[in-house]
Amino acid sequence: MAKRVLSVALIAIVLGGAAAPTLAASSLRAFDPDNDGTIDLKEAQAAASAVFAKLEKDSDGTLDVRELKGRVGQKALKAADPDQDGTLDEKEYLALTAQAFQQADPDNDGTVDTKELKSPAGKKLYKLIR
Ligand SMILES: [Ca+2]
Ligand SMILES: [Ca+2]
Ligand SMILES: [Ca+2]
Repeated sequence: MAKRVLSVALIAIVLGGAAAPTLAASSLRAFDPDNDGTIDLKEAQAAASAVFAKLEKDSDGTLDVRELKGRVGQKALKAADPDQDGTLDEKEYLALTAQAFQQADPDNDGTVDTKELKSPAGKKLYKLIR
């Protein structure tokens, strides 16, 4: 009897392990309040806004290279900085996120799913919103 209980417990552990979300699926869930398994642009920008606020340590309204902590490369920063002050304000950061989102959505269905989030473009987007 005890043995039977043990094997049932083992099966539960195995099944539980198999059902455990993969890293990408669980990280996607953090940006997916409506839980449909994908990120839409609104969700990505809400997450990007939160990241912006979190990174904006000196409260000057912009993110400089130091505050960006490698989330945005030198070249990408330049491209995302139309006023060329060397920093990103929130509008610029959200525009960059929208652009990254579009690149991460090659099938153009307006959402980024787990598979798309794992692509190189998806990883870039992930850096901006995580
Ligand atoms: Ca700042
Ligand atoms: Ca700027
Ligand atoms: Ca898509």
